[in-house]
Amino acid sequence: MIPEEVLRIAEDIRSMRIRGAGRIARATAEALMIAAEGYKGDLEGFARYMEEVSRVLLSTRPTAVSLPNAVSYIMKAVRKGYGDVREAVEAVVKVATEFKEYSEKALELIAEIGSRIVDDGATIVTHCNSSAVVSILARAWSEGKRFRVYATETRPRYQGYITARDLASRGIPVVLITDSAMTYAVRRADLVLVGADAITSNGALINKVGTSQVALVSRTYGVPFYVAAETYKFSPYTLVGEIVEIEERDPREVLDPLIDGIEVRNPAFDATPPEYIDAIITEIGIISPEMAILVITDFLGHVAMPETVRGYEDSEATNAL
Ligand code: RI2
Repeated sequence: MIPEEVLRIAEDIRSMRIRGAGRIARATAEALMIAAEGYKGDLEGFARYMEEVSRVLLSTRPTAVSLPNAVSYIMKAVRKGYGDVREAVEAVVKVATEFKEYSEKALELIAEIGSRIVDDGATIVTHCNSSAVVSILARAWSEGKRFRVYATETRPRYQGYITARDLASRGIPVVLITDSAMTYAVRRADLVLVGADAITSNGALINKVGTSQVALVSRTYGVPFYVAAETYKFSPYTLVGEIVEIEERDPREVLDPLIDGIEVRNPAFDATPPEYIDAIITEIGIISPEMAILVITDFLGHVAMPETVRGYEDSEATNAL
């Protein structure tokens, strides 16, 4: 029996009460920990039970790779041999805690590293709501830099309002614009800064739908386009040719009630090719998109490597977490 609280976390991720790739990953780690602690059976059934919990969590949202990476990291501990259930549960609690702590630390490091590219007097455009981006802006502001931010509304879920409110609450000047006013904002900007749901092995960015348009406009007007992403948002699955699934959400998020005879599509994410990305700010430094493959093979290594990428399991890869 999967504990109620775990099912509630899964439902909160699905319905986007818990959202943002980083938060989703931490909530997943928390859910696996709660599940382990609530396990009532014997050692034999433990791995099977944890696999079942993983499946429930993995089924919530398909795009942000932070979710399967968190599951992968924790499930590696589950699959090791243990003497009794208590030992196995303790191991899960340990790795889940490690993951959450790493994730929070990564955000702090990204804020510190990323704040260096925010110039005093700059105008910055962001899209959607990324805690990695907000942490960079908050840090730069607290260091005394003065700048203003254009935040897109980000239809249909309006996460741009979260960004705008958060920045305003810190005293950071913020201008809210419709998504269609992207060109208006980018033309006036010195920097575009967005988050990431996944980064593929060739350095493409999967992020909130509309990101690729911001990137195209940035390229047209010569405005640097930066991405802020923790290393666990890099997708090891893409290394073996898997395509990142773009979540298609309920059309009623776009049009409610639906109108007879009108088909509504609601893709939640899109892909920005690496050529449009100047650099990716990670907790291990600012890298070019071409380095994504190294982050996956050498840095994430066996930490978040899925079963399908077995060959790397025994490599001497740096144990990042
Ligand atoms: P952080 C969000 O997805 C946005 O696309 C955002 O750019 C990305 O996650 C990363 O967010 P959604 O959950 O981890 O709103 O930087 O669909 O907070």
